Amino acid sequence: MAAPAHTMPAATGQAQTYGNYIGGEWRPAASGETFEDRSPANTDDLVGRFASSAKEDVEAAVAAAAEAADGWRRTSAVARANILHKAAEILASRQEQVGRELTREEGKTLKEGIGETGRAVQILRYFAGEAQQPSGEHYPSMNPLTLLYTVREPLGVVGVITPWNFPIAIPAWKIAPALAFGNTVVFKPASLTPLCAVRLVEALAEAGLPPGVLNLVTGSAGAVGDPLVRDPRIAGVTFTGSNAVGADLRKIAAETGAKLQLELGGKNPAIVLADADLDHALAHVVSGAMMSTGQKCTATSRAIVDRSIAAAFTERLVEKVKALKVGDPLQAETQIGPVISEDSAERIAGEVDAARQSGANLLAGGDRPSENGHGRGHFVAPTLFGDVDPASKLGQEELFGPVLGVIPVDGMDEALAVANTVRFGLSASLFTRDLGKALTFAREIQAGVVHVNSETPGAEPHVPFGGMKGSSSYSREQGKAARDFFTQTKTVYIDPPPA
Ligand code: UN1
Repeated sequence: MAAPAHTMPAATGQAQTYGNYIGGEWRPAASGETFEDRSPANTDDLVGRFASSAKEDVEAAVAAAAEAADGWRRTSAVARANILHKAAEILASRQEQVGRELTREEGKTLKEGIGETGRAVQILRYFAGEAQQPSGEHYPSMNPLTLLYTVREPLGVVGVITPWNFPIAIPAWKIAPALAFGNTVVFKPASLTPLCAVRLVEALAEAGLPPGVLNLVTGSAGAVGDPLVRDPRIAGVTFTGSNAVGADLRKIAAETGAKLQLELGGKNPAIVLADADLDHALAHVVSGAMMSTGQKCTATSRAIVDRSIAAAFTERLVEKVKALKVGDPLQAETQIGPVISEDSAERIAGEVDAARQSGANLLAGGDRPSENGHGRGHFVAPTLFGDVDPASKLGQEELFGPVLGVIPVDGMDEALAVANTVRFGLSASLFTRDLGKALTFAREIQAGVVHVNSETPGAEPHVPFGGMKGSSSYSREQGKAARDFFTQTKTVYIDPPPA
């Protein structure tokens, strides 16, 4: 309950050092080592130092979570809900501050950082309510005297591994249902965005979570994530991130037997038909592709446009993309911040160059501006390609950056065929006024989240979220679907003793 005992700065102006949260206490890594968290907009800005943890820290956290599991499982759902409600209020009272910190450490604009923090609040509130929903079903039995029912029980200790691109919303949407349904948690956030993780854990701890119910261990994927998912006491693992890591997790979970939930990549199409409201489609395609600097697994990366309007639509796209204001995400006028890291920026620039070399038609961007004047940010210009070959790497693979390709097609059938050629199936949009085409799209598109006349990103907390094909492990997050992952079913037959 106490305010976190983070190490205070030695002198004002210096960055603070943050520990792990294990068994209800903030403490440094066993090794005493730390790593730095720097702003992607300006690497001179040191956001904080965080525990550089290893296997022994993970073991301590899993032990604390295992010890707390029975107590938390037996805590009433109403009491669990009350804690989630209180955490929501605490986080809501800090929305501005945490949103600003989110922007500093992740690089999305201030509006997005504050907005995402509000989204985490909403998620905490939603799952506080979910905790009190019916948790089973009553069935008739072959024996009329038998009381036959099911009840949902927690998995036990759950490992939560989260990405940097939604550094507070995604942790909230995994941790809130895990806790609501009675699991205890070991949380390993992306090492690029540990401060948001600390802020979420602080809110939950201050709201009165008993020691050990939620544990935070910061550090690298190899040193923290790996021993966490291999620990035999972990009953479930929920992960959002790359397909490569997802593939490794499938192998590990096959050995440990842990229940696994994966949310992976996307190559999301926005189909624009000739009858669409083109101003509206344009705004949504640009925003879907470029907001958060294109770093959403739901971002639009393919604009599949009817050939009859493709030239005019592309011309307007070029104008819009070129007009986007790139710069310091803390400045109100900025629309596009940096990408998360220098590695990311170099990788995206490399892919853009390779696409260009192989003959792709670059229409906007494609360079690495130093937008905040001193070249100490990881900036990539919003980039647009025209006439993209749907079978090319640019047409098939996720770039995770501000890069959009236009693919002209002849009508709805070809649009759908092209949209479905990729190995991913997360989200998809169609822009049209034709109800019949909208219905066909909703039926035929291979995507877990389908939008008609709105952009591909976005996920409301009370409905299932997740992808088809290579985009997930078929499980869904959020809404009622979260209960499916974070619980297991017990079927109970109760017969009266013989009279
Ligand atoms: C959204 O579109 O607002 O990592 C959410 C991601 C997704 C979440 C997207 N799992 O980008």
